[in-house]
Amino acid sequence: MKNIQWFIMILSALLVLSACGDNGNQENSHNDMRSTTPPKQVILDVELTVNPDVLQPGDSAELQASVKLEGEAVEDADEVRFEVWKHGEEDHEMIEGQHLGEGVYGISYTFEEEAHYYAVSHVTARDTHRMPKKAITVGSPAPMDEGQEEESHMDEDMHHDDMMHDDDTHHNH
Ligand SMILES: [Cu+2]
Repeated sequence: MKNIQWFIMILSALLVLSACGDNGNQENSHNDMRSTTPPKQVILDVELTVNPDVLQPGDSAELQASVKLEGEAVEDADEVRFEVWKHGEEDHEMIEGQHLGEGVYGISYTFEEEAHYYAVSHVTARDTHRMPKKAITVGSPAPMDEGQEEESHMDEDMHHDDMMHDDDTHHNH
């Protein structure tokens, strides 16, 4: 049974990789490829927290992603990276998270400026990708206009075939 699970994981990983270069109609090809593999009940929960959540310029905060699968801590995530950027800035930092124990992965980040920042935790685990996002306000910057929220830049360098936004519930189609 273990072997079969590994085989499916590796097979799925290969399918995902092979889809990376394909930027068009990923939804269709995604479904076609998945239809040959048995349905999986993978519901990965990723909760992104920023502590403290009230910050002044120069303060550092702990950015942590708590990764759970059906209530159980996932301690073997393949990759947890934190993308942090300042509102309006093209430059996005990408920092590898450390496993702090019990399925919690984190970094310390120093917010230098009074500004609106964003953080996205990109979590790849158990053949699923989740990327919850948080807006972080440092100091009292001028308020943002409605609809000015910015998206992760990750799609430009890396096509997330299995991208799960925070508002998606789970992986299966
Ligand atoms: Cu991602």
